[in-house]
Amino acid sequence: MPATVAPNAVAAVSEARQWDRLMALAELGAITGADGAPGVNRQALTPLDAEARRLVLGWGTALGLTASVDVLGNLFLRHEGTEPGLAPVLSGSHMDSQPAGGRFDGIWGVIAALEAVQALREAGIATRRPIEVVAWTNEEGSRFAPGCMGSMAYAGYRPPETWDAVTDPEGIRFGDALATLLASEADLPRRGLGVLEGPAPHAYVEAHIEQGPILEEAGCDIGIVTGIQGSRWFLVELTGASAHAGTAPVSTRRDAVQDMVRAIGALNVLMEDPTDVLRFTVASIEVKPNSSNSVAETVKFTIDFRHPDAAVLRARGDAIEATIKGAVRNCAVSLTERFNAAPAVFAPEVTEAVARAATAQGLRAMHIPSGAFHDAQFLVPLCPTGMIFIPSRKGISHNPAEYSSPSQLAQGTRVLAQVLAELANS
Ligand code: HGY
Ligand code: MN
Ligand code: MN
Repeated sequence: MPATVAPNAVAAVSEARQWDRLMALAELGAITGADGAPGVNRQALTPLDAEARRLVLGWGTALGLTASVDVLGNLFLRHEGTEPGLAPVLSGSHMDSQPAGGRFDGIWGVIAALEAVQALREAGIATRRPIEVVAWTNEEGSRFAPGCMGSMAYAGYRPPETWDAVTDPEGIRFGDALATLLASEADLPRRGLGVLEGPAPHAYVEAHIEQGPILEEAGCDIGIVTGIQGSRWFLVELTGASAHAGTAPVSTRRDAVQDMVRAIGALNVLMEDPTDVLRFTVASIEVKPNSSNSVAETVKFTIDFRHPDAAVLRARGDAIEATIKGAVRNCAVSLTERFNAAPAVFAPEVTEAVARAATAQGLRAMHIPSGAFHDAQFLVPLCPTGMIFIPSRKGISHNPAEYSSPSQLAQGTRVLAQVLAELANS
């Protein structure tokens, strides 16, 4: 069935051009996974991130798009509309990766938006509204916690200076890394920060790999994303006392590792969910002095807790501190909440446009919630927002083995092109 909107733009989406751009970007921070899989380590605000941004800027400005950057480093490439004063349609995602990341998480959404806009222009499709391709700063939150700093600041969810003092494992401040990046892009026009200093977008659409197994198991090409579950991140710091592993009697020890084990054991009980909907993860642990024959003085560990039900997020999340304090024996406990993203529901204006485009293009589609968080979560209060998923092979992500095929990626971008054409003329 022919696409009902912008058939020429849909046809102008180039599978090869998109794949080549993704593979060129995958060279920046290329790593090899345990099984030889090609992955990426291109973390936020690193020189590699800056280099990737330059590559995307080159492709966008060569197209005639106007580049700009805001105080959080969010990068925009604007396709002008026939009515420039109208609120733009935004589409994009993030360019930063996990330390052992894949070649498609985030970056495909930025390249898909660029490809969709390029296809619209090559097809000669004028849009009433401007369309802005956006790359949000630090969505992953692995180098600098939490994630989604760029989209949270853009949406006015937190003030832009909130995270300046956050440090990475090397002790580099977020504010300093951001200043370095912005200095390297001094040639780019500056723009106000989101809705604090400008109009809300007309709509926001983010293309993203599913990062789970559902679409592949269902034999679907497209995920019509219904919303995103809520997430809460905490940092737990236990402070005991270092002591000699050979001489200090266990009865006198204030062993931060032993108390961490007790705390995580108690948290596992708190977070038990026989329906396997709740997500509880401890995956980053720092021990000091981190010496095999000195009892641990301090431990820092992270909590990543997620659930689609706000009541569960609140009840169990608010019980974390008491659960830890009830479990530890000898250490002082400090708990800091670093991220709190409420469950988000996407707008029918966008989800229905995605469904129409998938149907018009003869693609198998299904409605699906997102287990991963995304920048789209913070655009929901500002404007009609939605996402388009494509399958991830075996549901693998945050792993170099993450993979979606050139044709799957192109199918997603063709749906995006049709949705953007529709929204930008609404
Ligand atoms: O952690 C997440 O959900 C996202 O992939 N950063
Ligand atoms: Mn992502
Ligand atoms: Mn991710």
